[in-house]
Amino acid sequence: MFPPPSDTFPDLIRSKFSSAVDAGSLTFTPSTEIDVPAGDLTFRVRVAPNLAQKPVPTREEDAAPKPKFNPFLNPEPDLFLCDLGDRYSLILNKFSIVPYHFLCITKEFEPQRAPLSEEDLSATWECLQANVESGSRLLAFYNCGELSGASQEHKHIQFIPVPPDLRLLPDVALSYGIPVSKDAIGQFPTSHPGVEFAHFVLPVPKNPSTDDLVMRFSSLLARTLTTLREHGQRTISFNFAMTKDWMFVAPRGQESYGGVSVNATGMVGLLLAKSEEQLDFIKNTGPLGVTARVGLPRITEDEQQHDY
Ligand code: B4P
Repeated sequence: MFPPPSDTFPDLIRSKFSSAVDAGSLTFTPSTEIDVPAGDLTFRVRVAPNLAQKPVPTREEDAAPKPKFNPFLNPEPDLFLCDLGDRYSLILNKFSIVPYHFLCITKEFEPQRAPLSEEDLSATWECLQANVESGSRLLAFYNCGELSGASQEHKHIQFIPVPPDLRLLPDVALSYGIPVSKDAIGQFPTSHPGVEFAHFVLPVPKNPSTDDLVMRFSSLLARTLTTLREHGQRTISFNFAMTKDWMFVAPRGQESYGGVSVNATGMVGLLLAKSEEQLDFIKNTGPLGVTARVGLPRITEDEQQHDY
């Protein structure tokens, strides 16, 4: 395991956040929140119309021949927080809509389309220990592949504080219990029975070893790859999310639906609307209608998990 971000990390992130905003290096976009119920789930939708002003990165296939700028190769000093071991740096998100949103980036270029490695998982776990904002818990997320909602191709795992009372989809899925007929408790994923899109959740034990993290991620990834293959997906795209309590993975079939772009936060219950029209679309379609269209339908093997 890596050394956890030090005790001074919460102070560091707060002071860096304020100074980066003051210096104009960090764009903080105010947003409003609205809760939209969906069965026994509640999706918290952030409405941030001013995000439309954010510069949109060009993709490889765009006509302009100039190489795409990689903001993570030499991160801006105003956004830099600290190093994590030899391999990672922690930096502030330049375009945040929640304060103290930070990223764990690899120092050298590694592709975002690659799954998380043993070291990535270990670094993620250490970052999750940081008490960034008292009274909140950290959510880690990783958007992997071109249909996952990722906009940057350099490997980065993101962290946002979320209110502790907000029950995200994996919290509710786990409240249905783990399949008791399966003896490999801890490695056999469960999912929310009322959610149409394929997703896999495993609890994380207290003080997990790196092997505990790797085994769980491997189990979730194996099911994700099976689902992608069963649906004939040609590219591997999935969302990963994690707290100190659970890991979640959902395979992706589409980047957006009805103009609403969805990343890992959306798949666990935190959707983002960049206009009032998008908010109306989410309300009218229902959050589970939107996520079902950007995810993939569950396959039989997945359904069998609830045979208990
Ligand atoms: P990606 O994995 O590539 O994509 P993303 O989180 O969906 O962000 P995207 O850039 O597509 O933003 P969007 O308008 O949808 O992550 C890239 C990350 O790097 C982003 O966090 C990006 O802001 C950041 N970044 C880009 N250039 C940078 C630079 N020069 N230095 C440092 N960081 C840089 O969404 C806008 C923002 O809201 C994103 O940060 C997104 O993660 C966040 N967000 C989306 N849904 C949210 C929700 N429900 N609650 C809270 N935040 C949410």
